[in-house]
Amino acid sequence: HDNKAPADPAVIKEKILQKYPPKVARKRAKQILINEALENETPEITANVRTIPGIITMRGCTYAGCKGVIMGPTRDIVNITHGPIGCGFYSWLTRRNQTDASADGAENYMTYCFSTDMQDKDIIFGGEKKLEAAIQEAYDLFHPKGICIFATCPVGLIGDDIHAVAAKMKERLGDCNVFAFSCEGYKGVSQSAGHHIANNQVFRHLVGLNDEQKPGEYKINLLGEYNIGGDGFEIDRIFKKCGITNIATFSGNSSYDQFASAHTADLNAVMCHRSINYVADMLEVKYGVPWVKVNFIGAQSTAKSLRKIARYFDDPVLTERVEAVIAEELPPVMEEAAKVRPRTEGKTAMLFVGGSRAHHYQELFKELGMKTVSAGYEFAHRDDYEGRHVLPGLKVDADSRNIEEIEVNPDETRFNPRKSEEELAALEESGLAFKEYDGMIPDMEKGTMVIDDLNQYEAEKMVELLKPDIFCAGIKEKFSIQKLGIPMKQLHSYDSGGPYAGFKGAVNFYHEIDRLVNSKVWGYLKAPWQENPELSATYVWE
Ligand code: CFM
Ligand code: HCA
Repeated sequence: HDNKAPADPAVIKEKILQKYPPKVARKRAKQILINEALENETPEITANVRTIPGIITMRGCTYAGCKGVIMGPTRDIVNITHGPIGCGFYSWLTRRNQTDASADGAENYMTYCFSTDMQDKDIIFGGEKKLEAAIQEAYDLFHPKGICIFATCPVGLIGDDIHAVAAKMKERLGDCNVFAFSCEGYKGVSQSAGHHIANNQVFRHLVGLNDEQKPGEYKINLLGEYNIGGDGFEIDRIFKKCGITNIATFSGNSSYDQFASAHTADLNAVMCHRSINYVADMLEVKYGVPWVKVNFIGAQSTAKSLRKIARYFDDPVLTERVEAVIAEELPPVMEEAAKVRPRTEGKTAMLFVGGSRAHHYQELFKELGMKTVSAGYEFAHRDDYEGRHVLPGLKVDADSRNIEEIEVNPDETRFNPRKSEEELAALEESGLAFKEYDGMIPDMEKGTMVIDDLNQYEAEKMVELLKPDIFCAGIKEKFSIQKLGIPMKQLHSYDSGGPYAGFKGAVNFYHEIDRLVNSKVWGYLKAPWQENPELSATYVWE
């Protein structure tokens, strides 16, 4: 794609919208943003709204966000899906979330898929008895510390009271914490509602149950990291080397006890804000543990995030250790990037993923000299697109854990990350600079396109019009994009690769992208409909 004409984003937007009936076009127009130069303002995008019926969205459901995403990676809680078998099966390790139970000798139930396997008769006569029996059976077999119940769509429709069943079984079993999540798939417009439900229930029923002080210094929780392809292992390796103690990860490679002890940490480092910001806020307000935003995707971002954590603790011993680790680990990674760069420099990428990766992974592409020409989230909210700086109205004293009310200027918008130098200096002065927070829109170049809740038709149209050198999204997009002759990398499951986080992960990613964007094979590919046009689908709007 060396001779492509510079595409005008306004023309691209118009071409995409042309296909839609006027009402649909009006709605979609608000979710397709051309990143413009507005000195101190971030342009507005509509996000977290219902997908227009008829559109083939990339999104998943609320159950997926709750059971699959937040609670799925915990090894020693038995997660029972109350519903038809498909829901349990398709949320069972497809995300490639890894765990290591060897360290603490804990149980690992992740290799099991627990479901009540509801049948027609359960839908008609109710499934509570079957759920009760499933909980009893799981308890008798495994004696776990906790059992979690997840509702699927039919459960909400027929009205099974999963919370009553959970409470009854918790009482009966005595030494097992049983609690339930009303995370029916249809509950929200996407996975996002499921994150919120999971955050609330895990905080209500589990966080804070173990007050015992864990050994170690510089205690943090890593929030919003799910150990996909072993990312969390690499981040933990770096923490360990720096002398930072990770009390709990929410929820990659996590255990029941990690959740129960999370309130004993001194700081929360939030990686995926979208999925776990609710727990971060609740830990701050209830236990006085403040949070900072971090990103361990990209070697430079990793160094920056480590420095941010060190800056919070403000201890010369930690700062020195962190600097020593960065000095040892960063240069060889940058050398590797420099070797790959001549082959990747100037190439373009498109990233459409969940609620944080479409932003975070731009850092890795930057390190390869590649430009992200278009990106978007499936289900993120405006704060993820625009960036958030300061937790409004609260200042936390790290020693006493007192929460102090501070005055907030109501004119200062909470969602304006395009701060001037003076504003940033003022933030530094106020002691709140550690709350600095990035967003996709301000981090992307002018003239790039930010598209929320991209769909099948728009994905194909964007590839046709922008001809990126690589397209990153999920399994539903993978094969249609490859058939267009464009290399496709899954940024959810990493296909079969990873880790991509931290220093070692960055090197893995550089090599993978080098391999993909420089392979000639994609150019030779012809989709069946290119040879036989009668096979091509047409989109018809009635
Ligand atoms: Fe957070 Fe995630 Fe993501 Fe997410 Fe997801 Fe995921 Fe994702 Mo798939 S928690 S928002 S709900 S970083 S499962 S590990 S890859 S869509 S960008
Ligand atoms: C989910 C999980 C998912 C799906 C990824 C994909 C994941 O949202 O239910 O569509 O490829 O990361 O596994 O986001």
